[in-house]
Amino acid sequence: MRLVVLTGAGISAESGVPTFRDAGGLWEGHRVEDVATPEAYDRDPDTVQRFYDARRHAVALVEPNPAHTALARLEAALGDDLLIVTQNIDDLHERAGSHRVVHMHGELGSALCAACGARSPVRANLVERPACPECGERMLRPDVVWFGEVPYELDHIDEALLACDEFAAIGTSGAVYPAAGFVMVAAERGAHTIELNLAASEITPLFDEVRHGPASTVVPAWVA
Ligand code: BJW
Repeated sequence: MRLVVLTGAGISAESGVPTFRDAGGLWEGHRVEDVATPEAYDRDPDTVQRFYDARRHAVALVEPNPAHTALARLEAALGDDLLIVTQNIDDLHERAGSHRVVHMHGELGSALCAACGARSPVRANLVERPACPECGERMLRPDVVWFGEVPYELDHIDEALLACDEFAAIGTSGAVYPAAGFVMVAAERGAHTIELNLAASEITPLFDEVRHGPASTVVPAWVA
């Protein structure tokens, strides 16, 4: 059985990483659509750099929760037949032991050079304007995908969706495309689709099966 698992902010919520759109979410007081854009970065790069530097430090202090570790166990059982596609920029799947993880919205641990396009590990706070190890320019930005930018590895994801027998979405609101449309791609292919979420999402009616509850409970129960 080939399985694609899409994860969103809800899977990391119980580790202590705030979500985007729930009460008390990440950009409280700001609409995420107004902050996570290339325009916001052009307008006020230091604020955006400080914001991602702070999130990188915060994520380093939290741990994977039972939902992440259940998916790592599933990979140990299914091997190459499981692909995790995460919208999250934290590294909690990897720290739980998953290896087959696609970060479609980028990673906190990586910097993107606006001058040459090279991606490199973050070794210092980006607000301090470190130089790109490839070209030497001081134009490193967070290696994350903002609104209006094209997510990473869409061909790889499409290929997996078109070949999967089951598609699961865990802890995502279904508010952001193209990820919100993956369920339709998998369903058209004939895959069984299941949503695991604390509450109904914008795309709940599109799934064959729905399980509501905290990820740390419903994901291990589903994997068992
Ligand atoms: C729990 C829980 C617990 C809580 N247990 N569950 C009109 C129509 C359609 C599309 C568009 C449109 N206008 C513009 C667009 C495109 C746009 C878009 O989708 N806009 C929408 C606002 C409509 N998309 C883009 O621009 C994307 N690029 C693009 O489309 O390129 C063009 C292209 C595509 C394909 C091919 C060729 C070209 C880029 C989107 C980039 C999104 N970036 C962000 C920031 C990343 C960096 C960062 O992290 O800072 O990604 S925004 C933010 O939203 C972040 C997330 O990954 C993403 C999704 O959020 P997520 O993960 O779903 O979190 P929440 O907070 O929304 O939901 C949490 C869920 O967890 C809830 O459901 C809770 O119930 C649940 N939960 N606790 C289980 N304990």
